[in-house]
Parts: sequence; structure tokens; C-alpha cells
Amino acid sequence: MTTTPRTALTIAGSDSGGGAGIQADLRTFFACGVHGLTAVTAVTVQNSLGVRGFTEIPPEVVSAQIKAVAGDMGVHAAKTGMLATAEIIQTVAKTLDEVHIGRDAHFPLVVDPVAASMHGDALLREEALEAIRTELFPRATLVTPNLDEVRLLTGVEVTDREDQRRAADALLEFGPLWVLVKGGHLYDDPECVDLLSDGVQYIELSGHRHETPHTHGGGDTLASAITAALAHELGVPDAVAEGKRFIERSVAEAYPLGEGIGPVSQFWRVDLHKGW
Ligand code: PXL
Repeated sequence: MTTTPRTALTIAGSDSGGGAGIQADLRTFFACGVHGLTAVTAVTVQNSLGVRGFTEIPPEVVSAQIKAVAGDMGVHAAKTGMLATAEIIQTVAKTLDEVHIGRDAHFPLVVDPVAASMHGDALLREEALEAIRTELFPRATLVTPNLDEVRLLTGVEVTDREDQRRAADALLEFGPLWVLVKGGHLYDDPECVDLLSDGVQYIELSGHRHETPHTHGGGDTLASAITAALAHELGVPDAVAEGKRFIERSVAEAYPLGEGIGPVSQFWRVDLHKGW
């Protein structure tokens, strides 16, 4: 290949099971045609049955990774996933300003406010929620919370689509340009409806709900697919629509692996029959 692809940076944790975190982000970036760059924030020890623990990376090392790649290679769009501690969040926020990534800068930033794994294991120290609200949300082009994260961040308990609107308004108060309130956890709803808003437009994005227990890495895959689309210079509503198409198929083709929750699949976007 002689053409240099667009680049996207993930600032996130490692999942030893390969289903979520930076591993999911890199696979999604590849499948969406962007070169993935990484700033690792934490190393989790986990498998399909749950997270056994994690160790965070020193904040200055997280910052150095971001500066190293942004300075040399350029970052067309970035996303944050698991950030583990308030110190890492504060350092990431400051570093993003320095490399011109964020809602008022040259390059867009997607903030996926990861708080816990699908098993409910904490991936963020409790005091760090406030740092997500005050340090990251005002810098975000788009934030992508699920309903558990909405409750933790705003106190709004979402049980129907009307609540989703209230949650979007509450999240916009913290300063992101756009919010995507994901409705995937509204299990009574036969559709999977996400609400995208910038406070002026309220766009309902509807998708088919696939009944599968294997949804590990789903949130990461959606946020990464959106980030890749932003790196390709799509506007936010188009990028989110692309991301939604990508995650729907990835959930439909999720596979069992291990005894517990298997990962969503990005394989469908890659032709595996070539070259074997
Ligand atoms: O899917 C959220 C997530 C993000 N990052 C890491 C994870 C998980 C879920 O388990 O392990 C590292």
C-alpha cells in the first residue's frame, strides 16, 4: 500500500481476553479503514467470566504515548475508553488540549465514559466520575454513555424514550457538542433505539435488537466505528449512523468464546477467504 490511511487514536485499557478495550478498538479501526494508534491507560486481567483486576499506567506515560503519536503521525480523530483514575483523566484532558484534539480543536474527540464491564466489574475508580464530567465532557465532540453510565453521571434513570431525551439534556449541560444516549439496555424495547442530540436536533437511530448473550466489547466497537468515520471527515450524525450500522452487524455475528460472555465480531468486514 502506498497510500497513507487516515489515523485514529484510542486512549483506553487492554483486555487480556481480546474482546473489548484497545483490542476491540484496533480491530474496528482496521475494519473501518483507519490506522489505529494507541495510548494504553490500564492493563486488565480478564476473561469471558469477568475482570479479575487491573493495574493503571502512570499518567505521564499515558500522556507521552499521546504526544509521541500526535506529534509524528497526526491524529485525525480520537476516542477515550477505560481511563481508570481521576489522575489519568486530568492528564489526558490537558494533553488533548496540547495536541489540538477536542470539540473546539482541529480533530474530533469521542468520549465513551466506560465505568464498568458487562459483568458489573468496576473499570473506573469511584472518585473519577466527577473528572469525566468536568474534564472530559466539555472537551468532547460526542459522548456515548449506555444507560448505566447515564445514571451514574446524571442520576437520570432511563426507562423509556422520553427519559432518553431528559438524559440527553442533562448530559449536554456538562458541555459536549453531541450526546448519544444508547438504548441497547432498554430490554423491553423490541428495537434498539439510540438518541443523538446536540440540544437542537433530537435524532432517533433505530436498529434491530439481536438476542445474543455475546455483547462484550459492543460499546467500544460502536464508539470506535464512529471515531473511524469522523477520521474520514464525516459529520457527527453521519458518523453515528455509520457506527450504528457497523455495531448492528457486529452484534448479529457475535461469537461464543470461553464459558461466559463472548465478544461482538468485526470479522464480517474482512474477507477471510483471501490468501489462506
Ligand atoms: O466494554 C468496556 C470495556 C472497556 N475497556 C476495557 C474493558 C471493558 C469491558 O470489559 O475490559 C479494558
